[in-house]
Amino acid sequence: MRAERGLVLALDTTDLARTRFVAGAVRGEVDAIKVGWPLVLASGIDIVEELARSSYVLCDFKVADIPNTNRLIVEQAVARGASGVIAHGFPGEDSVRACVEAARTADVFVVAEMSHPGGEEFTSRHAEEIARLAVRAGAAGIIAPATRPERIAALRGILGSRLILSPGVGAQGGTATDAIHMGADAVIVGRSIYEAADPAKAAAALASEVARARRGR
Ligand code: NUP
Repeated sequence: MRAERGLVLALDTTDLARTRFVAGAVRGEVDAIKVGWPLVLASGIDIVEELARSSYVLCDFKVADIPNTNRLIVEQAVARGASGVIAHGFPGEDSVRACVEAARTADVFVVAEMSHPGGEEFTSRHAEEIARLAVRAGAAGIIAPATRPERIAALRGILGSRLILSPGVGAQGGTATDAIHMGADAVIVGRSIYEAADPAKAAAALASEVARARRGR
């Protein structure tokens, strides 16, 4: 994934017409469209193929199984058009390696630390270890929380030039400016864009904020 704009749309919409409208409206403002279980369960896996015709699709399936099952899941996601897949790191290095191998030229991002309050119960304590695991396994990058931007800074040193994608902007209370200042390559934003009266305008405003934050870094 190339984090040119520094913005990934989390398209957690369950209405197909709204999904198509939002995807079309914001396409030019985002580097990728993240597709997760809400959308796939509502619209079917064909939505990945449809969006992949014109966008980088990042499948947020939080793959977290034994290596063989991880491999099967990632192969299917990539076959449907995913350019990237999000996996969990806690199942261990062999499970993450299986994702990376199955993805071939597609990217694997590993959840290092989750953005919600419960993310502090377990993931915060192990985020550095998981980030190191992600690097060893050849992942493209990690997911780290915009809600705790100081944690992005702590993980940045481990990642080197690999990518940090940060969810938690807007609805969860974090800001794009803080996340980018602390070392995120891109922010992942869902509700603040897809629930906005004008999603294209909301995405453009976030992309401008990222650009400003990069200049001030
Ligand atoms: O730690 C994480 N936090 C998080 O919010 C890991 C994630 N993958 N996400 C996802 O990012 C979450 O599932 C949702 O799709 C998106 C954030 O959406 P929103 O809070 O901006 O609506």
